[in-house]
Amino acid sequence: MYNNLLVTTENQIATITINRPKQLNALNKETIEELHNALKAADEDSNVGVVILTGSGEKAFVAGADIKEFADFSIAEGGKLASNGQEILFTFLENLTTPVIAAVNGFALGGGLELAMASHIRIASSNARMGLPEVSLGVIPGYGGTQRLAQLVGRGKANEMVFTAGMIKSDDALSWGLVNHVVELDELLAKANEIASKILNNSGTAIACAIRSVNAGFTDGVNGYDVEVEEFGKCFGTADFKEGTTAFVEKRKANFRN
Ligand code: CO8
Repeated sequence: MYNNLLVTTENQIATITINRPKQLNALNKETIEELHNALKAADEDSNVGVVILTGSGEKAFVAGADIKEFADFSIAEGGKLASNGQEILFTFLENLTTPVIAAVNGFALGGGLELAMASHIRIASSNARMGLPEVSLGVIPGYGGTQRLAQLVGRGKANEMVFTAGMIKSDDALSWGLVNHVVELDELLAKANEIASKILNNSGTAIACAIRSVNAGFTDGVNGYDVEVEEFGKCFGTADFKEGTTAFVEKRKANFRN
């Protein structure tokens, strides 16, 4: 079905693996489009409650946008590449109301780190290396990296990473708050699945409301507190709210996802 992705769904968890290992899973145009389609399909599938995004092989999550594809682009083509990619993949992913966990299994560079940062949660294997090397190519991060890295680690550390084009190790990414957990590579998917399972115990509709509220606080011209009030109110009209509160009163575990 896809040329550059592997998709499996088990126990309401869709695992999307970017599968161009010989090119270190670099994001060419086709892969970006396929990721859009796979994420959209997972989001629309009522049998999917969490998405795990990872890279194939033991070396790379995603080594960036495909440099060979944009090397001779003009100013207009470069701008269009960035705006189209942001719209169909990076902003799209961030606003998906199905939670996405990036399982960073190796190099996450440039567009690869930007993809992990657009995901809702990041975990990394101990061999992973993260960086935004764009200025070493004469370009800047164009898939939201200048914004999301500063949000996640603060402006000072983000500036250092962007200006030096250097890579940081997983343990530094952990202490900087760029990733939530670091585990050995052979435990990475198990850890991602463990977090996914905990998420799946909870109300999917409430989690969607939470994602919209959190994202609102990072959207220009939108008051996150107002959106939170609105989304909070909406929860009261859902079957999940009825089930969650009834289960509490009946002293049983809520069953949100059958
Ligand atoms: N694009 C295309 N091909 C790549 C990329 C990439 N980003 N990264 C690696 N590859 C290819 C290599 O060309 C090589 O292919 P081949 O065997 O055909 O020559 C293969 O993958 C294996 O790579 P290496 O031989 O280089 O492997 P090493 O172990 O020696 O090095 C590195 C691994 C350090 C990860 C190295 O491959 C590297 O530095 N890669 C480039 C990293 C990079 O600069 N990424 C940022 C790209 S720019 C970007 O992402 C911009 C995002 C915003 C764009 C907005 C629109 C323009």
